[in-house]
Amino acid sequence: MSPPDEPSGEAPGKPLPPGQYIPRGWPVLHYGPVPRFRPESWDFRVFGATESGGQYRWTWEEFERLPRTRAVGDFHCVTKFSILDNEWEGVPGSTVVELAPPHPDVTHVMVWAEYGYSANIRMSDFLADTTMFAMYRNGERLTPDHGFPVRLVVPHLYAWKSVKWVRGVEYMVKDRRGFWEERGYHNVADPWNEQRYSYQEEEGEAPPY
Ligand SMILES: Nc1nc2c(c(=O)[nH]1)N[C@H]1C(S)=C(S)[C@@H](COP(=O)(O)O)O[C@H]1N2
Ligand SMILES: [Mo]
Repeated sequence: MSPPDEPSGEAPGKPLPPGQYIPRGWPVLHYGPVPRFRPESWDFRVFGATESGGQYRWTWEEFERLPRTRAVGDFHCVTKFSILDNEWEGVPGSTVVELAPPHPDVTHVMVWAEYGYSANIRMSDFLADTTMFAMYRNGERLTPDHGFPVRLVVPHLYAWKSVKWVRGVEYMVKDRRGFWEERGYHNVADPWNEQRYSYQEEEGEAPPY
């Protein structure tokens, strides 16, 4: 997570979370290489504590036919750049939950990407109105750099939770830390409360290391 582009000098049209600024352009930020998309072997799996005890698997062809929605959301990276008012289009978290019902004891989900990147969020974050598995931004297909074919967006949390190149969702009956949450970043990651680092976590906000 190294700092991205320089500030644009642009004044935002609305309040930004503390410490954030508007960069020039849309920075690309991730750990490791950009995966190649192979439509014939790509799949999206839902596993862990499902209601039925079984797993769900959608091929690319099937995933592309799932119901989509559009929502406008901001994007706040913990390295302090913010991209405002993105119009995302994709499959809502709530649709995944309808099609692949979780066990009633599920409290959190782990979203898994290519190469083992992951991020944990609360079920309430997963079901939020603007949380979705996005395939388009501002009417255009995502580019490989930005997560093509499918990325999660969770606009109300720091963007390391917005997992690019998603391949699956794990339902969890107990919280567990994802990739950055294990490496010193805050388990919840609310930008309005500047929940950047794990040392800021309060009782009940995180599982033990
Ligand atoms: N698979 C994967 N998703 C990821 C990351 C990553 O390293 N791997 N980095 C996260 C971080 S820290 C940020 S800020 C955003 C950046 O998204 P962007 O490159 O589209 O701006 O992706 C998030 N999703
Ligand atoms: Mo980030």
